[in-house]
Amino acid sequence: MTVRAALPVLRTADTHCPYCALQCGMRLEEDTDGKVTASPRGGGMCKKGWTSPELLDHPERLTTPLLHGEPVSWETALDHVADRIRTIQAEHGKDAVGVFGGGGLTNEKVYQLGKWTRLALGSKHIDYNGRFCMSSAAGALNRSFGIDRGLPFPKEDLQDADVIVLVGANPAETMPPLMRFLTGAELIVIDPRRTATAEQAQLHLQPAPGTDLALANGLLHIAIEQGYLDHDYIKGHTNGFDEVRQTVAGYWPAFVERITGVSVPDLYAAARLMAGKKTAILTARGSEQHAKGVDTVTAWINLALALGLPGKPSSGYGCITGQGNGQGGREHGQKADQLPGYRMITDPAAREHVAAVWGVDPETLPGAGVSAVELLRKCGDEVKMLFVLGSNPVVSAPRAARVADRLKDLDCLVSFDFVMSETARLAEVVLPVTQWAEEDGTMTNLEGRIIRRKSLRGAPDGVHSDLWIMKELAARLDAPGAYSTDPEEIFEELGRASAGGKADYSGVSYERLEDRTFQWPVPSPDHDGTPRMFADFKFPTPDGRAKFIAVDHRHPAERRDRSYPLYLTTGRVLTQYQSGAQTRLIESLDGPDSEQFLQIHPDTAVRHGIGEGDWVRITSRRGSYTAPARLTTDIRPDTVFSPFHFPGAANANAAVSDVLDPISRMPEFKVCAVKIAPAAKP
Ligand SMILES: Nc1nc2c(c(=O)[nH]1)N[C@H]1C(S)=C(S)[C@@H](COP(=O)(O)OP(=O)(O)OC[C@H]3O[C@@H](n4cnc5c(=O)[nH]c(N)nc54)[C@H](O)[C@@H]3O)O[C@H]1N2
Ligand SMILES: Nc1nc2c(c(=O)[nH]1)N[C@H]1C(S)=C(S)[C@@H](COP(=O)(O)OP(=O)(O)OC[C@H]3O[C@@H](n4cnc5c(=O)[nH]c(N)nc54)[C@H](O)[C@@H]3O)O[C@H]1N2
Ligand code: SF4
Ligand SMILES: [Mo]
Repeated sequence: MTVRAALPVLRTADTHCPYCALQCGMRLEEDTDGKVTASPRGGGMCKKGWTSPELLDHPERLTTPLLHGEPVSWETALDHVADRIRTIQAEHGKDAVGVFGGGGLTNEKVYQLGKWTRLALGSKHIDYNGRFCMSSAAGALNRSFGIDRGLPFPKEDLQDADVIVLVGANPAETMPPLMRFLTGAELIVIDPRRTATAEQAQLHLQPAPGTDLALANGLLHIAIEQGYLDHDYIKGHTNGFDEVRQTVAGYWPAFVERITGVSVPDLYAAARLMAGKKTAILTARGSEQHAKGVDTVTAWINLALALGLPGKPSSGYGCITGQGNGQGGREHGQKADQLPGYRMITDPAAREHVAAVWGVDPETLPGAGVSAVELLRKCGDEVKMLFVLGSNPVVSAPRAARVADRLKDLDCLVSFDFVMSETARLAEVVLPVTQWAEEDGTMTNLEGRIIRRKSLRGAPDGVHSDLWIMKELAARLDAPGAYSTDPEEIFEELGRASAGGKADYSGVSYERLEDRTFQWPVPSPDHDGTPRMFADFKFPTPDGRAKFIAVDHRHPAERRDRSYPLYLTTGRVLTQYQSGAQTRLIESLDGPDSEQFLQIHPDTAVRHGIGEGDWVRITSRRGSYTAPARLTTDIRPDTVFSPFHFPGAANANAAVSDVLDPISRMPEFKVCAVKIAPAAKP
C-alpha cells in the first residue's frame, strides 16, 4: 500500500451518510487532486460511512446513458424513453407504465416522483421498496396510535431508559453507532440467532422465526398474572383492553414455550425485567418481515400500552427504520395509495388539497395502485413498461428469479442508477444519475428528523440528477404540472402539499434547516418540531386514545416438514448494504463477509454431512442458492441464516417466499421452509 501525503483541501461539505436510516452526520473533504474523504461530524460512523466516497470516482460508475447496452447521447435516450411511454400508453392505457421507487431517495425525489407518476405518466402504478422494509410497522403504528413515525422520541432518550427490548433487530451490525444509546440500559434481545447485539444483552430470547406474536402475547399474559399492568394508564389513555385481555388469557407460558421454544423461566424473567421500569420496546425487520408482520408489531404495542409505556419519558414502543429515507420515503407520495403529507389518495379532501397545489383538477388524479410485490407480478402483463430508481429488485425482492423473468417480460425497463445493478443490467435504457455528494436534498431519519444533505460538488460529466430526468421527460410528454430541478423549490412545494397532513413539513425550509434539524410534524414556520409525539398522552386517533387490538398467533405461511425440514431466515452483515449494488464495489469493505454464506448449527450440519466451509445447496419450494457453511452454535438447530446482499447463484431471495401480509403487503422475508444438501464448489 502506498501512503499519499495529504494534499490541500479544495472544498468541504457538512452532510450525512448515503446509507442507512441513522443518517450519521458526515463531513466530506475533497483535496486538490479530487479525492474525497469522509469523517464523522459529532457522532460516530460505521465502516460503510467511512468508505462511502469510494463510489464517487469508481471506475464502474455510470457516466453515459445506455440504450440496449450501447452508449448514446442524453437526447437520444430521453427521446427514446418518451417515445416508448407514448406508444405503450396509446396501445395499453396509462396504467401500463409503472414506477418502482426507493426509500433511499431524498424527500424531494420521492415527492416529485409521486407527482410525476400521477400527472406526467397519468398512471396509478407506483410503489417502492419500503414495502419490503417498514410497511408492517407502519401499518401497526397507524392502527394503534393513528400516526406512523418510527421512533416517537429522540434517540438520546434511549440513554435514560432502564430496559430496552430489541425484537428482531441487530443494530450492532445494522446501525453500529446507535449502540451507544442502547447499552446504558439492560438489554433484552429477541432473535433466533445469538448476534453481535445479543452478545451485549442481559437476556437473549431465541425464538423460532415467525413466533414473535405468540411471545408478545405470552409476556402480556404473564404481566397480567403477575400484576405488572398500569391500570390508570389503560383506563385514562387507551381503548380495547378487555378484548386483548381475553385473547392473551389463552397464551399460557407453557403453550408459548411450545410455539416459540423460549423457556417458561426466560419468559418470566423477561416480563419481570420490563415491569415498572422505563422500558422501550423496539422492533426491526426480524419481527416485521412476516406475513403477519402488522399483527406481530401490534402485539408488542399492546404489551407496551398495558405496561403504560408510550408517552412516558424514555419509554414506549418504536420501530427502527432502515433505509436512509425510510421514514420520509413513506410520507410523500411514492406509496401506491398515498399522496404527500401521508394523505390517502382515496380521500376526496386529500385529492382536492394536493391537486390544488399541483394546479390540476382532482378528477385527473389516478386512484390507488398496488403494492411492490404485486406491481412486480403485473410486469409483462398489465404493466408493460417500468421505471426503477433507488432499488435493485432482481436481488432484493422475494422469489427473485421470477422477478427477473417478469422484468424480462416487460416491453421496456428503464433504470436510473449510478452503478450497473443487476436490475439495470436487464434494462433497455439506463440513465446515469448523481450521487449523494453531488446533489442537495433532505432526508428524514429514524427519529422522524428532517435533515439537510448538502452537496460537495456538482455532477460529473455526462451525469444528471433524477429530478432533471423527470423534468426532461415531462417536457417531452407535454405533461401537466411543473417539475423542478431545484431541490429547495421542490421542498417548498412539498411543504405546501403536506400542510395539514399527518406528516406536516410546512413549517420547515432550507433556511431553517441550515444549521439545525426538526422532527415532524412542523405545522408552521415558528414551530420547533415535535421531538416527543405522545408526551401529553394524547394520541392522534379520532378519540385521542391509543388502541389495543386483539391479535392471535398464526404459523408462518410455510412450516417445516419432512421434505423441507429447516427454517431459512435472512438479514444483513455489517459491511454490505442491501442488494450490495453499491457496497460490493467498494474494495475497502472486502473481507470475510464479501461473499455469501450459510450460518448453520453444528448438530444440523453433521446430520446433513456438512462440515465447516463445505458448499451447501439451500432449496425451498421456489428455488435454490448455494453458499459455504459457517458452523456455529449461535443459531437454533432448526434454523439457517444467510444475508441477502449477493446476486446470481448466491441469491438467498431465490428461495425466499413472496407470501404477503394482508394489511402491509410485506413479503415474508424472515421465514420459509428449506432443505439443504452438500453441493459442489462452483
Ligand atoms: N450493514 C447494514 N446495515 C443496514 C442495512 C444493510 O443492508 N446492511 N440495511 C438498512 C435497512 S434498509 C434496514 S431495513 C435495517 C434492518 O436492520 P435489522 O432489522 O437490524 O436487520 P436484519 O438483519 O434484517 O434483521 C435483524 C435480525 O432479525 C433476526 N430475525 C430473523 N427472523 C426473526 C424472527 O422471526 N423473529 C425475530 N425476533 N428476529 C428474527 C435476524 O436473525 C437478524 O439478526 O438495516 C439498515 N442498516
Ligand atoms: N431476503 C431478504 N430480502 C430483503 C430483505 C431481507 O431482510 N431479506 N430486506 C428488504 C429491505 S428491508 C429492503 S430496504 C430492500 C432493499 O433492497 P433494494 O431495494 O434493492 O435497495 P438497494 O440495494 O439499496 O438498491 C438501491 C439501488 O438504487 C441505487 N440508488 C441509490 N441511491 C439512488 C438515487 O438517489 N437515485 C437513483 N436513481 N438510484 C439510487 C443504488 O445504486 C442501487 O442500485 O431489500 C429487501 N430484501
Ligand atoms: S450507521 Fe448507517 S448512517 Fe451511520 S455511517 Fe453506518 S451506514 Fe452510514
Ligand atoms: Mo429496509
